[in-house]
Amino acid sequence: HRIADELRVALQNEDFVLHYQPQVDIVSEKIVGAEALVRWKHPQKGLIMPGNFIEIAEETGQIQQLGEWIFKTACKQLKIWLNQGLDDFKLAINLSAHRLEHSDFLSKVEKILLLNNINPQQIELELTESGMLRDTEKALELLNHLKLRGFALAMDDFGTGYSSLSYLKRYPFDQVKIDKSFIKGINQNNDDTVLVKTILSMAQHLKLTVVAEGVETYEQLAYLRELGCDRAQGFYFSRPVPPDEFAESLFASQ
Ligand code: G
Ligand code: G
Ligand code: NA
Ligand code: MN
Repeated sequence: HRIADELRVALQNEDFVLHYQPQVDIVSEKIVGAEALVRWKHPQKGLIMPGNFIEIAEETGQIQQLGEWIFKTACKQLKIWLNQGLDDFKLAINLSAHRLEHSDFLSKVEKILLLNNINPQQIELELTESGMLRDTEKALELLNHLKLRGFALAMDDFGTGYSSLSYLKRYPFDQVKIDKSFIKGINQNNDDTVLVKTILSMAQHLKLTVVAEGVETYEQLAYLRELGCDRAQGFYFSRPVPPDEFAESLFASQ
């Protein structure tokens, strides 16, 4: 596979970068967190988005090394911002379920936490249901462990999978992220509105916080606030941006 060969070189050279997109408290409109999103800095093709290489990295097993780089880089960055006086901030890191199957996973995570002196309570791990189907018992055990260790767990792209509800019941999530496809038509499309209202009411009963993803307009934000959604993430506030650019808006918002 040509991309897999190029990825191998990229992993050696660390040709990746994390961009950060703010998560905003809907009532105070303050930045309370960010999601780290990986990009590949390709020497010829420029920035390549994760949709074009994460799946391949999962198929080839390269996701183990890439995921470790992502976790390490996110922790280093988080430490810098914490040292600059930030508090009450959570960094969300996407975790491919493939990584849970690797026997070294937990020891690698612990090593990186220790090296950067990071408390897991400042980190939220985002998981999608895709890929979690192979060994659910082992996944459950690991997620329970991560939760006890202090990590917050978020279910990503909520509503797009086949079994979102049974995943919520089975795994110890703290937060759901409503997929952007449902936010798109909110307040215009009756089906989207009903679905979002239902997700919010269910999350309230289960004591989960809710992040709306893909918030692009003031109208969407205002409506989500009216419905009692906790947080919002989307282009209305900011696209995912490089760390320095993110830090400017972050510290301006404190
Ligand atoms: O960043 P974009 O803006 O293009 O992200 C597209 C998809 O890639 C998202 O659905 C996200 O789940 C996935 N993705 C982005 N960054 C990471 C990452 O660091 N690890 C994993 N496993 N997936 C990621
Ligand atoms: O992990 P996940 O698939 O949820 O990653 C978020 C993806 O959504 C990234 O590709 C990011 O660039 C994209 N995104 C973030 N905010 C918005 C938005 O407001 N509108 C749209 N269309 N995409 C967004
Ligand atoms: Na995500
Ligand atoms: Mn998502």
